[in-house]
Amino acid sequence: MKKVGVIMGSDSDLPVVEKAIDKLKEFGVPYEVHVYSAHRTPEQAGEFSRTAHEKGFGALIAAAGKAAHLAGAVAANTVLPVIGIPVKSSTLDGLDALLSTVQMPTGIPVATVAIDGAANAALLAIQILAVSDEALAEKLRQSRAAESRKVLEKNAAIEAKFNS
Ligand code: RP5
Repeated sequence: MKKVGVIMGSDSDLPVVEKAIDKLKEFGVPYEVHVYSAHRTPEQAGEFSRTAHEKGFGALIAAAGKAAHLAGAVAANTVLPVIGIPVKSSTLDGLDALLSTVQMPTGIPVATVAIDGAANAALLAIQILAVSDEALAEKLRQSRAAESRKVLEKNAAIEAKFNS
């Protein structure tokens, strides 16, 4: 199976990024985790991105806060699909990172999830791998069915409490 590369701009992003790692673990998808900054370690971020395809990655997740250029910088150096997680920092509530990540110019797309939306980033990466992996696609279907059952159970409890 292809690997998912998870990159964060700083180790201070880890509390958010851990939700993506947990989801990859849950689905048994192989992954690597790195701290590479578009601004503080541009050489290492570029080198990782340029070599990721040949190293067996199938999708990359890049999380960063503030002037969040990491996902775009990674995407500039690879044709692998890149998923950006805008991380909420101490100021502007993550809107700065959201706009920096999502507003990519034509030609270099970044699939941007919600602010701090790490679990969805992992699920999207898994869906990308599942295009050519039927067992993984089936795991996704089972997971969604389980989520549906949970909501229906909650609905039943609410209905029993409020509806006569
Ligand atoms: C970004 O700046 C990082 O992704 C992080 O979200 C933010 C703050 O980094 P630290 O100053 O905590 O290392 O590049």
